[in-house]
Amino acid sequence: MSVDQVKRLYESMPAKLDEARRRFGRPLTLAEKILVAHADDFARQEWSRGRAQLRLRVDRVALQDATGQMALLQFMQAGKKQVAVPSTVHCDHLIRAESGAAEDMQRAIDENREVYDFLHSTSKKYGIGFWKPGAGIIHQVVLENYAFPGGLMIGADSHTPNAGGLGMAAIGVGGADCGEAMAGLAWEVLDPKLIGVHLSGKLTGWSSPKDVITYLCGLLTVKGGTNKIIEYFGPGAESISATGKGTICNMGAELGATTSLFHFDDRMAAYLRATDRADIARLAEQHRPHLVADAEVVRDPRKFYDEVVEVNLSELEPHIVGPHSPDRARPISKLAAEVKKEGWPAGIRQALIGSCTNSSYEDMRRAAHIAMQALKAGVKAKTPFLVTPGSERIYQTIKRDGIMDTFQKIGGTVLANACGPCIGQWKRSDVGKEETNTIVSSFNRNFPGRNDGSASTLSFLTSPEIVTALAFGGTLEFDPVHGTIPGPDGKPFRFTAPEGEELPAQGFVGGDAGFEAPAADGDRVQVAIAPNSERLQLLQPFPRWDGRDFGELPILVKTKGKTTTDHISPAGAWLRFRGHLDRISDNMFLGAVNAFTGDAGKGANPITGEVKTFTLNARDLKARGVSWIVIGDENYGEGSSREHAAMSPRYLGCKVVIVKSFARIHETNLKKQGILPLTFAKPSDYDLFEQPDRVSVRGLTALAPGKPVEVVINKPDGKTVTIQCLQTMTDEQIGWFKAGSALNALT
Ligand code: MIC
Ligand code: SF4
Repeated sequence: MSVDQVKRLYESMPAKLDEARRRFGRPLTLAEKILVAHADDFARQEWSRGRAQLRLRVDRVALQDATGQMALLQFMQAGKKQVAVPSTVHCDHLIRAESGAAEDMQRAIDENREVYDFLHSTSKKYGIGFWKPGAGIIHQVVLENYAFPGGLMIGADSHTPNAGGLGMAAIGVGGADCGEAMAGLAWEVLDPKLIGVHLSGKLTGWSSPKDVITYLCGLLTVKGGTNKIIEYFGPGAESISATGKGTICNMGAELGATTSLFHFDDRMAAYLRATDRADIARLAEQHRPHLVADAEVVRDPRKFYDEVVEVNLSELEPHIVGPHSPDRARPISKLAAEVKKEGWPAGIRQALIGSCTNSSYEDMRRAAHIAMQALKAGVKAKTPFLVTPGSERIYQTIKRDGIMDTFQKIGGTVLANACGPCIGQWKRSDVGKEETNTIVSSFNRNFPGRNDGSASTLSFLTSPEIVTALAFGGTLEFDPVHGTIPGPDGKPFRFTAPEGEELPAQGFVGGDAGFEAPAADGDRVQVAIAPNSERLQLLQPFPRWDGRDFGELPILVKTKGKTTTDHISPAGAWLRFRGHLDRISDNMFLGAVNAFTGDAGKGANPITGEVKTFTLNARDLKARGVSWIVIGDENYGEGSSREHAAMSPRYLGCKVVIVKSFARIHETNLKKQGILPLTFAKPSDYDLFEQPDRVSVRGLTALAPGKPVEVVINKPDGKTVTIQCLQTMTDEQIGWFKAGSALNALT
């Protein structure tokens, strides 16, 4: 972000904020200040939390190499010469973790050459900053280089809110949203409700920022933050470093929150200075009142937030969440009993630290402090230990400061600065495919089949320092805070609480390794897509709506329970095809649990009755010219921002998805791709749908904002049941539906 842009934004804030205070008749929270300051046209918009659709101008767009391919393919369809807002591409998701950083990087460069060439050439051509493979994970690189207090950005990745650690409203969205913002359109989002989290006390001892968010995951659940911004404030916030704040905001994605953010404070200024942005720190200090909530809000939060949660950091115990869902939380002291009761394997097979969530200097220092205690006492690690640094800058800094050396001494393997094991790009050979086994990590996600692609792996998430201690205990029954493990002399060994400074005393090692600026004259750059590529495919527009109601659609799949985007469009090996819609559609619903049979990934073909994968059934229906429908459960589409989870169904003939409730990003992705997202007015209507039914949707010509839609379930015996379904489309979104997609509506 250029300093001038930040300055211009800050200088424009007082007048805009005054206007908003006058119009709303009250003081403002920080989230509101940022939204108002970025309004496309404040005066002409409706502002109503939970109801209005806001049109905003973002300061920045960030893309990663997996979702970014589709985002760029869509941007290219808009026919622009240059991006309209500062944007960057980060090559992080496609690097497989197998044998350590150097070999893994080389393999990734060879395997993904075509995709990297495409991302590189589009970046060069359209004015986008390009961060090469190995430079780091998108959110860490954004925090180190681009995030700033009071800014607004979007990113084609659900953990974009990481930048909330520097007081930025950073929101994860689908690639189409990014493509449009880059093409110069205003970006739209539902005016979010606000949760205020008041932090009192002080983080001490074993408790860390990760525990704030894992505790909140347990309290608010994976849908508790949907269409809400979580704003943290209070005296406790000052006891948390900027990167620690980033951890909390990052993992707020696991609550389904639109974003999370902290008020500007001195810890943020210190981080900005340490990462070579003293000029921005100074500006933020000068404009501090605009970068925090108004004083009345902090004094009496219940009047201004829709919900307020109190967390006393001094009483917060270290937490651990899992398996299979980030909201399955408990204090570490309660884990052993639960492990016994549930019969989970207590032995830990792998311990992993790092990722975009937890790879700050402070995290690494504290983890190394635990490792050093064990080294000194001669205690050996019982579990293989893997480290994923978040960026080259972190890697070089911790290498210089001897932290890497400590990790290597305990037998740790350092992986590339990339997503690797976090996104299912982890090739393990220590367990059989179906073997139930336990791993612990400091990552943010733990859906089934996530890390190593196996649903039999039980993944638990906790702070890096607890993960490190658990690597020495080797079992989930060890509570590092209160318990002991046998020392080499047979005497019990007890860890003392981790310590570690938040910023390197000698400063960070230089910051822009792996960055390449765009070409001065983009016109001359050719975008590289090989004809016949199996990795990249130019997009064909989806067909327009034919103006008729949907009659008697078969149910391709009725999902039961958790249906995350990992269930709808798995990652891991499938990442290979993220730029090729036809190829990636072979993974559609592979993880989804069939409500009629309990099987994952397959079901009866609604016409022939043959049991096959959902993709094969969908391809068969498509060949017959038959469209279909999906029925789903709660929080449908939770997790990733990947729009493939909407594009594949659309491509293979899905017209409507009816569920009990949606996760925000996925609901928007469905709208963008021209699928009608409906929710049951009465959630128990979910139970009415049976395999042989045919489903009609009526009144589509009269589709209007807020107007329910009638759905008729046609039973095989000729009986019909009519139910009401709700939809949340604005006039503009109805336009997308009619045009066949948002992109069609644009061009
Ligand atoms: C994730 O953590 O699930 C991912 C992988 O980063 C995704 C993006 C993707 O699927 O490429 C996300 O969070 O949006
Ligand atoms: Fe990468 Fe994992 Fe972070 Fe997603 S959550 S950006 S996969 S490190």
